[in-house]
Amino acid sequence: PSVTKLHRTAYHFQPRRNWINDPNGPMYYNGVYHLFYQYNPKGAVWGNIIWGHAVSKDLINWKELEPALYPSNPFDKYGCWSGSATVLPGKGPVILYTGVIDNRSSEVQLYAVPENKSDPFLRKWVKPKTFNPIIKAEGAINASAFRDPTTAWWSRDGHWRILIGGGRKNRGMAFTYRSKDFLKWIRVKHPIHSVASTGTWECPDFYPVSLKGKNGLDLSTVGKSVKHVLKNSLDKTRYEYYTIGTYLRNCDKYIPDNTSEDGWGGLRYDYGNFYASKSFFDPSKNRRVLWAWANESDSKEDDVKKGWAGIQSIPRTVWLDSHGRQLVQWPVEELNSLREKEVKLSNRKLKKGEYVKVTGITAAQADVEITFSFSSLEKAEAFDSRWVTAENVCEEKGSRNEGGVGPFGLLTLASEKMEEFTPVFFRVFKAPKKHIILMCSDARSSSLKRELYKPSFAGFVDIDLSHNKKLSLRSLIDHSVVESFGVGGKTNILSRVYPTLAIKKKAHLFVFNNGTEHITVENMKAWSMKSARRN
Ligand code: DQQ
Repeated sequence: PSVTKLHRTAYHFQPRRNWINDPNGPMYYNGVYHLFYQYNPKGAVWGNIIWGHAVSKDLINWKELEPALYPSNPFDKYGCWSGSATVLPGKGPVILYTGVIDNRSSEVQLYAVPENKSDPFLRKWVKPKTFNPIIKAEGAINASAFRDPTTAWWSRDGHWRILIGGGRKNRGMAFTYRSKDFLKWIRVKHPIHSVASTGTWECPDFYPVSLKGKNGLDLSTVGKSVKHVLKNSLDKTRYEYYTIGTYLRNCDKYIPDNTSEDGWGGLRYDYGNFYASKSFFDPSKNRRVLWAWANESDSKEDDVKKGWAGIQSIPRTVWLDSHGRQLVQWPVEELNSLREKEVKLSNRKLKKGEYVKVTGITAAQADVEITFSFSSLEKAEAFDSRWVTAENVCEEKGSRNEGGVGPFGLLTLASEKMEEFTPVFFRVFKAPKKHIILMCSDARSSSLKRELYKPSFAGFVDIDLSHNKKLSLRSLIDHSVVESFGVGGKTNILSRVYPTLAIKKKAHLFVFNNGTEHITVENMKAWSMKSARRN
C-alpha cells in the first residue's frame, strides 16, 4: 500500500485528506448528527483553519460536506477557530465560534446560523452582520488567550450562559458570559473558575452529570441529583483535565469537589493522545457523547507525505461513576454495528511468559473485549514511592519485565516475529495501605521506525480488587490507533502508532502474561471490524 493509505483509519473519523484538529459544534438536530472540525483545506499541517463538516445518522458512518465556516469577514480573516453549537428551542441551531482578526492571534467570538433550516444537512451557514462579533476582548482580558465558546445553557434568571477559555499570565481560567437574546452578551466580572500556573485554558467544557445512572443530561438541567463537570485543555502540555464539583448558579461560581486534584495531576478523560475534546447531549438516546482530536505521533514531513493528519476519537458515552469521584466512558453502542467475524476464548489459564495468539480476525482492524481474573494479590510487587506519574512506572516496568501480578493484557499490532507490538496491559502493585493498579499502552515497541513519538502512556485505575479480582479491557485497533478502555471505561488510553511490519494482514493479536501469578482469561470476544462508510 502507498504511504498515503498505510496508516489511514477504517472506522475512526478522518476526512479524505489534509489536516484536522479539534471537534467543533457536535450536535443532534432533526435526526442528524453533525460533526464540525478544525480543518486546513490546503494541506496536512496546521494552518488556514476553517470548519469542516460531516453528517451521520449513527455517529459511525459519515458523509463529508462542504466546509461550514471559512474566513469571510474582517473578524475571522485569520481563521475560524473552535466553538460549539446550541439548539435554541423553537429557533434551531446557532454556532458560536472564535474568529482570529490579525496575525497576532487576537480573538473575538462570532455567531453563525443555518442559511436554510429546512436543509436536512444544514450545509450553508451565514454570519449575520448585526451584532457580529458578539463578544470582543475588553478590559483586562488577554485577546490572544480568549477562545473556544461552549454550548449555552439556560438559567431560570432568563439568561443564556456560555464559557470562554482564557488565561492571565500563567493562571488558566474560564469566563462566563450571559445573554437574554443570544446577541448581546455581558461578561460576569469574575471567572467561573481559575487555577494558578495551568497556563491558557482551551476548549472548556461544562455540563451536568446525573448522580443516578448513566443517562446524560441537557445542559440546562438543575436539581439535587446533579453534579457538574468542568474540563479544560491545557495548552502548556497538550493534556486535558477535569474535575467534578458543584455549580453555584446564584454567584456564577464552580467549586470542584476535593476528591481529586484540581490541576496538574488531576483526572483525565484519557491518558493518551486525546485533546480539545467536546461533549454534547444527544436527546434521541438520552446520553452525553464525547469527542476528541487525536493528533499524529509521526513527523510533519511524514504528514506531508501522507497528505493527511489528525483523526477523531471514537465518540464515547460519558457518565458519572456510581461513587461520584470520576467519570466513566464507553464507545457509543452504534460502533458494534461494524462488528463482523467473532472469535472467542474462555477460561484459558496464562502461566508466566505465555502468549496466546488470537487467530481468525483482522487484527489490524478489530474490537477486543477481555476479562482477566486471578486468585491472589500476594505476589503484587511493591510500589516505589519515588514514582510520581503512571507514565514513570510504565516506562520503568514495561510489558516485558517479569512482575508479580501482571504485566498481563493484549499485544496489539504485533509483527510475526515480535519486532513490533503495542502492548496494552495491567500491573498490580502493593502500597502501604492499598493496591495500586496501573494500566499502560506502551508505544516504545510499536514501530521499527525511529522518527516517531513513542510514549509509554499510562494511568492508574481507581478500583478495589480485594473482593473481586478481575480486570477488564477493551481495545479498538484501527491501523494507526489503539484506543483502550480499562475496567469498563474508568481509565482510558488512546495511542497513535505506525508499525512498518505489523500492517494489514501482517498484524497479529496476542493475549499475554509476564507475571508469576497465574492469570485466567475468563472471557474474550474479538471481532473483525468493517470499515465505516465515508460518503
Ligand atoms: N485549536 C483551535 C483553538 C483551540 C485549539 C485552533 C485547541 O481554537 O484553542 O485550531 O487545540
